[in-house]
Amino acid sequence: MTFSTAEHEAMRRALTLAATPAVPLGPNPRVGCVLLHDDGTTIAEGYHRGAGSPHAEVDALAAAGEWARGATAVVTLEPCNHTGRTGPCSQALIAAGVRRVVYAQADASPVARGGAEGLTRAGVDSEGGLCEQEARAINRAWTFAVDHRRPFVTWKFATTLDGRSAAADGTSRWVSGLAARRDTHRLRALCDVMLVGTNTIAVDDPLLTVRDDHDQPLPYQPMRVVMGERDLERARRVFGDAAETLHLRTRDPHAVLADLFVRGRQHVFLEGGPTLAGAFVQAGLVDEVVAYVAPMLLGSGRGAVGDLGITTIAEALRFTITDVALLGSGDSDPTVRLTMTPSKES
Ligand code: AOF
Ligand code: ZN
Repeated sequence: MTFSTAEHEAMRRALTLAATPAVPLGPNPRVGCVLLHDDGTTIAEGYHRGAGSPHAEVDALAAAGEWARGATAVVTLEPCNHTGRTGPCSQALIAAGVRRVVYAQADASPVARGGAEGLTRAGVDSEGGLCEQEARAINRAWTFAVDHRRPFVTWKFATTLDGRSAAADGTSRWVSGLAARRDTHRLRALCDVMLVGTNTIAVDDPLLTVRDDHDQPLPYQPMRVVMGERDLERARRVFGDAAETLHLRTRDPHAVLADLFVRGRQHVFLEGGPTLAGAFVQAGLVDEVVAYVAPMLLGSGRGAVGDLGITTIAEALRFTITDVALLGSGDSDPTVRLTMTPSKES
């Protein structure tokens, strides 16, 4: 791979542009594009703002007008080759007279892939792989969903030092402190689905919205999804109009993820109780764990996860810690947040 210094710099800028929108972009990836003159100076920039709006390449081409002729397009994702909500970017680049295309991440999506091949056939030089890891990280959930044909699952729970999520009498409010609860809302806002089981709705009646530090709902709300076969009263708060809600009448995690994938959802925030969490863990469908650990002991009460059928230590499911943070150290109820991914061997 041979990339010039100007192309490297332009890719860094394109990655920054891609990351600009503050909220998830629906089913679409974050993409940035920079158009360069031969001498390495920038002609125009563009980025994608969400499903139905122009792709990054077309956004940059529109800003460049006639200046795009002979340019090098530096894009964080391989240009698409399909007519979806908008037209194929590979064709738009060819039509604009772009001479070379440098991209970071190849597009593995079955409908959109093949753009680089189309460019080559039309005599446009194209090369991929520049800053590929960074580009994949920006669209972590989108990339995962395209590669695995299902959404990425983050399982979040709050627990005491002895792994209890509720006391013996069932009370569970609040195991973790205020800072941890605010942190949970921040993480919810990064997902496009919040998932719980029917039992959580029946017992806790949560609102399941994303709220700011003053408890006001944010403009962007992930979809609220309840899974399970039992009927629920329509008066439950989750069925109010604060956000979209879907009740999937199944207990099968695979079926739920398949359904959500078809609906264009890429990142599930699993907030269920021990039964639901156990079902996802046992199905191997937890991709990330966020555990809020509060410095308190209960000694009894239900655990964060139900029975996993493990009877001996050698069978323990193991996780790799990717981040540790102390939240709310200044207030009265500090909490440790552990972020983990399943260890390969487990
Ligand atoms: C984007 N933005 O800047 C690029 C994308 O159905 P559509 O027309 O919205 O196309 C979505 C697909 O197009 C997307 O999943 C990805 O494979 C490809 N490229 N998409 O939303 C962009 N370049
Ligand atoms: Zn496109």
